[in-house]
Amino acid sequence: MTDPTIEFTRAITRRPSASITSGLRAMDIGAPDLEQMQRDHGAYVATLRETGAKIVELPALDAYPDSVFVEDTALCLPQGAIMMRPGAASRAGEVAEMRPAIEDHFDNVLEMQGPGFVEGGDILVTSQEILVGRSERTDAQGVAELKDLVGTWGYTLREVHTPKGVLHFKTDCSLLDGNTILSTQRLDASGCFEGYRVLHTALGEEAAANSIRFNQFVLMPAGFPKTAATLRGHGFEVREINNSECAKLDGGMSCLSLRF
Ligand code: CIR
Repeated sequence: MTDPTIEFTRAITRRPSASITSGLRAMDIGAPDLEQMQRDHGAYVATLRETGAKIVELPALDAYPDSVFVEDTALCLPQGAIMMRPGAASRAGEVAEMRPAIEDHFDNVLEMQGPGFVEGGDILVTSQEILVGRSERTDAQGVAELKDLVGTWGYTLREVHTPKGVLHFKTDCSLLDGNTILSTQRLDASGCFEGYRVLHTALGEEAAANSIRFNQFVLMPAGFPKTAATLRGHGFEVREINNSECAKLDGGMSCLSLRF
């Protein structure tokens, strides 16, 4: 039996645009280097493809500096897709840009109407439920609307909280298998993963938490050896991808694809 939370046949990505240097960031630690980001993005796409999945690469969108972070525009589930309402005003237009690619793959496409907001980075789909973290980008009204939408497909949605100062819920966690979560200690301490098996990122390696399980691989940002060793010790096949440029814009492995 397939597990739709970790087994995927397709993913949608978008190439980074030259305007990426104007991407949103919580703290300015320097502009990302476009050429390095293109190389990293290429390695990311190649790794997804190596699993046998079909990977769509959408063209760069200069009008939207953050549009490489496609995850925030939609929630993809086996029953259909839901177009999000990003809480960052500069990113709102990315949703309409993504919709045709979603319609190519899904017969059933819903769209959040508002007034609330949800960004895909705040959504973690496990084999039991959908966790949505309220954050600076995802508000209570958005969570309530999304709960109704996924409820019609039989999902239980649980509202949780993204730690203060952390961009998205999945900045601090990722799903390793249907019931196993990689989390920072600070997020796990909130108690939101009770009942799950939780592996912690090593102290000082919190940025490793934004990883993804995609078929046989766990794609992890490079440079977090202790956490990589923990995952390998638990039998996961880890692929490390350089993430130095996306990290300057608070992005990691999950943001770069929509997986289904
Ligand atoms: C932003 O602030 O919206 C982008 N610079 C980063 C988005 C990262 N997305 C994600 O983690 N899902």
